[in-house]
Amino acid sequence: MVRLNSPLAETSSARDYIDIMSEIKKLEAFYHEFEENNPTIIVFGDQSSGKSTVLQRLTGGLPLPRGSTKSTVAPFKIRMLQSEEPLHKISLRYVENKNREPIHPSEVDFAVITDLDELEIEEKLREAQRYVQNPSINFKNERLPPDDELSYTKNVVCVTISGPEQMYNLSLVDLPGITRSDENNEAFVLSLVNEYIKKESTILVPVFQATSDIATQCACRLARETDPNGQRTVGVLTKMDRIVDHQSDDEKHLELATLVKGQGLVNGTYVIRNPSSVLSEIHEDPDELEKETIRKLKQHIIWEDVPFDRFGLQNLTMKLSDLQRKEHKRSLPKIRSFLEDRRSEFEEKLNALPLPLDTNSIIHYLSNKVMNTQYSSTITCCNSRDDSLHVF
Ligand SMILES: Nc1nc2c(ncn2[C@@H]2O[C@H](COP(=O)(O)OP(=O)(O)O)[C@@H](O)[C@H]2O)c(=O)[nH]1
Ligand SMILES: [Mg+2]
Repeated sequence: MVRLNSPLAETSSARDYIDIMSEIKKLEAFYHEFEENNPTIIVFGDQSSGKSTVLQRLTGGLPLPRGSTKSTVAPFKIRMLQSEEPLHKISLRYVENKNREPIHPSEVDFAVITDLDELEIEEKLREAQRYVQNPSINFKNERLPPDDELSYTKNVVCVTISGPEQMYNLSLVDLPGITRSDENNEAFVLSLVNEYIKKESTILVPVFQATSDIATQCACRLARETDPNGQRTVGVLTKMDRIVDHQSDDEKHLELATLVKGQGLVNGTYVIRNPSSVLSEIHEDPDELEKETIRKLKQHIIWEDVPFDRFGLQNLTMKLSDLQRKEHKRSLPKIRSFLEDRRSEFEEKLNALPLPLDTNSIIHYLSNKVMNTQYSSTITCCNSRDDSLHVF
């Protein structure tokens, strides 16, 4: 490859310019870092506990891969951003190769989904997931193999939803579920979850399903180990519709009600009832289904004293938004000290730069010039008159 380097970039005056430009670039990098540290909501828990369905509702309907078997095998990062022009797109972020060796991260645009319908978007998201499972296949000109290179992957399917209707920047991550069917996969998913939740600016959302024993679901343990005082954790309890009719199982109800009230997690756990895969529920309004389950649950004596704001997606949304605000506030002192450091550095650099031309002094200079010219021409003129006087 021919290396092209302009000699113009190697002069000493170019050096000064390059230095200034690199300072300006650092500010952009800072903005990027600030964006990256935006509190991200991370959803994790057992396989099929309802994580993707909860996220689908939290995004206002993004049809993430969901189902009764393993549907999410890669992280899905959803960024919702305000912008003038609406643009919904999927990009693929590669961080590992087919041998699971880390590679220099790269992100490529995969598809614009602005004008697609729900089914088409779901299809595209599933396809995107398969491409990140097959990192050696170029989606532009190669077909997917029948057997995937990676059964689970750290490569990310990124979904950007931007447009004027987005009220504020939001970042959410859906992670593969923890499964105990295969030791290698279990260890891989556990380390993937840990990698995401250990970042201090994240908000942890462990999802528990009411249909299996809470003690055996490792979401709670993971959250406790990473965020021991629970300040940035809020739990979600799904599938209560499957339990609500078993009114006589007091032990189970007591265990779940205690979890919801806040045992172990200071921010408590929220009861979320999502549509199941049963055909009759697919076209139902999820909020109506949820209301019905909550109404039935509140009739059970054990649930009577559970605060009303621990039920439903709307209350969960308010809690998450409250945690995001707190997290933002917590990061402000860090941003302040960063900016103060940058300010003193910039002041030093500014002092070394030449002052800008003062327009007042230019006007002063020009008017002097004009005055002098007029004065001298007047003198010349006068002198010539004098001469003429002398003549006449
Ligand atoms: N009955 C019922 N089914 C649910 C609930 N939440 C999720 N599901 C179903 O459980 C299955 C697995 O959900 P999914 O979101 O893919 O789980 P994930 O593996 O944790 O992402 C899907 O068929 C969902 O429709 C719920 O609250 N009640
Ligand atoms: Mg899922």
